[in-house]
Amino acid sequence: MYKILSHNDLDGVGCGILAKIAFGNQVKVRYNSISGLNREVEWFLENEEKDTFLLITDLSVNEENEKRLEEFHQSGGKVHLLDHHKSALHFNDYEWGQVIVEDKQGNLTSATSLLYDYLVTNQLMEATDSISEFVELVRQYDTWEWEKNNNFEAQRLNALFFLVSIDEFEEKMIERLKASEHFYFDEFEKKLLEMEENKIERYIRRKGHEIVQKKVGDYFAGIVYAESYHSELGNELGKEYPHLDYIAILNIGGKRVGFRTIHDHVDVSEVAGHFGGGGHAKASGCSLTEETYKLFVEETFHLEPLREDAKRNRFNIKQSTFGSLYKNRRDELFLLYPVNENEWAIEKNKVKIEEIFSSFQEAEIYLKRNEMTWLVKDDEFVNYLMNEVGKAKG
Ligand SMILES: [Mn+2]
Repeated sequence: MYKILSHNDLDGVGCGILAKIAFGNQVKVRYNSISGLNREVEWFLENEEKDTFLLITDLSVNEENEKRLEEFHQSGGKVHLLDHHKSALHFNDYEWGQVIVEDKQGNLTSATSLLYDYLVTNQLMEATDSISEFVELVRQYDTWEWEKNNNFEAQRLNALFFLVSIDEFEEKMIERLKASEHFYFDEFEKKLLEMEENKIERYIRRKGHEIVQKKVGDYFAGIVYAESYHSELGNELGKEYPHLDYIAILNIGGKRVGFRTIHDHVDVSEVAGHFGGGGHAKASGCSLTEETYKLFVEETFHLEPLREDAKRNRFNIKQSTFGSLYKNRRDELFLLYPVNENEWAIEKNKVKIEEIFSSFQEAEIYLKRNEMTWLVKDDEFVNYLMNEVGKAKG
């Protein structure tokens, strides 16, 4: 008998799927949160039959269970821990620990890819194209490589994982990986994913009309309220408003603040750290405390939301030699135009401002940060030009 204790995310469940393909009804699988694992390990050590082989994947145990598992191993128990997190590397000191962050080809690993290697190397399962394709999608998703590679199949696999129950996901994937030559999404799943993607798109568009901006410390933050789709929101709003250093996403009910950035010059783990939170350079979070509430909610409540640049223009386009026309909520008009190759200037209500900018981007950032402007639609631009021509004639 085998027992596998794994994480309850896509990578963890990928391990359960492989184990069930390899061992059939000879394996019991349980998925856990990071904090739930230790209880399950204790239960295993106290209650499970002694010759059951314990596999732990995508998670690692606390110090106490580390000692107990070593005793279990010393007394002849069968246990193997497979993980790919840097924080677990010390388990390599044990005969039963195998933690690999990067494979021999220099690719980041995932628990599913490690277990697949393990099972195939130990001749517990046979490698097939469809399983290899599935494992690679899970790996790319778990390591964020899919973003770099624009591998949307990997993202869709994770979206599907959240749309159905774990049981249903497992059952469908096992059946598919066993029966088909290549991995695929069926027609029903494609429809489901398409509906989900459209829903997220509409949600993000709505949030794009609610976002406000505020200078917080040295950075310009975009602030928006949202309970779900934080990664997608952070990414899309970051691209829509690149003059913002990061996007702060407030979940009032959950009393959390998420930080996302698309920029390399900003480390949002530092931003979150400043408020007692933490995370990664591009995605982090902290609690909604008195301090963060005041800063991000109270002090921004009265602010008007940003407006998006006009998208379908043919004439009023960015970096045009004729100039690009912007407007703010006070109906003031700003023409941003090149003076020569290295200089860009701005006219505010037809009067040139003092500042000179070395690039279009620099000038636009100035406009958006200080005047909260947006690129106006073609018809407004044409009116503006006609006006100028009329005046010149008169
Ligand atoms: Mn993982």
